[in-house]
Amino acid sequence: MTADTTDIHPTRDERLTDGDELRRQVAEAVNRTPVFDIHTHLFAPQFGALNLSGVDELLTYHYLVAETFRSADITPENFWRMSKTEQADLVWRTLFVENTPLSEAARGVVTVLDAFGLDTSARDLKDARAFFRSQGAASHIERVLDLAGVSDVVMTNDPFDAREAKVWEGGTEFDARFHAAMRMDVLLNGWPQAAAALASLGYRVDVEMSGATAREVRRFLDVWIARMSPLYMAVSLPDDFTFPADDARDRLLREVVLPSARAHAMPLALMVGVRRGVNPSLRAAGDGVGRASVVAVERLCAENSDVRFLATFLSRENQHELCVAARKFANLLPFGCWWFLNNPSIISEVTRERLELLGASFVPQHSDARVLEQLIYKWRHSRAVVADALTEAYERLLASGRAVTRAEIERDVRRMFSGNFRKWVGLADASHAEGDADERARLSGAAGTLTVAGGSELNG
Ligand code: FIX
Ligand code: ZN
Repeated sequence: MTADTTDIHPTRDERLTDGDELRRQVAEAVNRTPVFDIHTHLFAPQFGALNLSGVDELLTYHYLVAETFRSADITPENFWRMSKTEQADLVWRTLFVENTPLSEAARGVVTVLDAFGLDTSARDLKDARAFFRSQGAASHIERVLDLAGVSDVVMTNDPFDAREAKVWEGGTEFDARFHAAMRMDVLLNGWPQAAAALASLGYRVDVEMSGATAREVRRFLDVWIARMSPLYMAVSLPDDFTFPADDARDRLLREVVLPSARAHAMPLALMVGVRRGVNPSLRAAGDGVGRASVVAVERLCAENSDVRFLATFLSRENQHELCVAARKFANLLPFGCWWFLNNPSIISEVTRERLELLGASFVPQHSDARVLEQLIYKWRHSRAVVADALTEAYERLLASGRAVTRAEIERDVRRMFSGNFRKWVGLADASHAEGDADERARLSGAAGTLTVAGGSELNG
């Protein structure tokens, strides 16, 4: 008779030669390792009404609004005339009662309701609304971060947004788990409006970018960098983005943003391939995707080898080229499966491709959450897919003659879920703790003491 070994837990440095045990260990490491969510649209609690939470916000997420128009007999104009409660009721009835919630975004709501023990087949939203209304704000955030396995969240902060500016200028102390990222879309994608806004604030700029303009825009960025302490600067770019180019964006990149990134040792995140307002009547749900040029990002990396870039492309067709570009430029860190790519089939494909071409030297996912509780579904769904892709990679390694240890698996997952990003933005490495649950507790407690260390080494 063979001995039953099922309850013998391998030590952390024992080589895992059994396929089932390997799969179990990878799933456990992926589920227990805290995530540094590097791009969201969430806000620290101190931003008040900018924080979105609860079932009405979950259901009026623009991903679901777009899907509702495909099945409900309503025009966008009539939809926008409804109150948020009415819109949420319509989305629920259309996508969850009259239809099966098969899409990724609809399944996401099911995952969230289920995580809180709510009825996922309810005929209406009465009980769900009552549940979210009864939650205390602070304990609810703790619970959501815990259910999502997220230690840190990066916000998207627009220095041109008046509602945000009021909070920043108030000098409030923010929950240290929420980090800033300074968004450059208004500056780089709408220069005439940005120039007018800057002029009205007293900056000596003109739309032709003559005289002191570049210096003044840099001064504006310096003020906001001091105010926000952002981990990186970011911009979303259209599918026809080119660099070099004969346009205002090229000049602003060369004369303002890149010098600023250099001076503050701050990475620049490029989010490429969005076609804004393909159907404007759908508002936030009306943006589309286009295949973009990875060559533009290669040129930026080549000409600015002393600047660190993060990059994500919206089109599936750009993913392989991005991996190849990252192999050529050590100052380029691919991240996430953005927006229309955030579906299990595509995350699976892209993560496998990245593991094959880049090993663990990338950031597999970000949530892009706009509503607090979305963290739960986005990370549960992504973790399952990343665990499968990683298991397959270790199985292939095993078949070739090398078995991995639990410690090696943990090291790889930590690197992808937080270490690569922390290193990129110059944050102290929080990955030395061995116990993951303890580590999460420690991270949330100690995050307030972490500071951006300028001039950290590039990831080789
Ligand atoms: O530009 C962005 O950061 C995009 O993620 C958003 O504009 C988009 O609306 C979104 O929420 C995608 O997930
Ligand atoms: Zn986003």
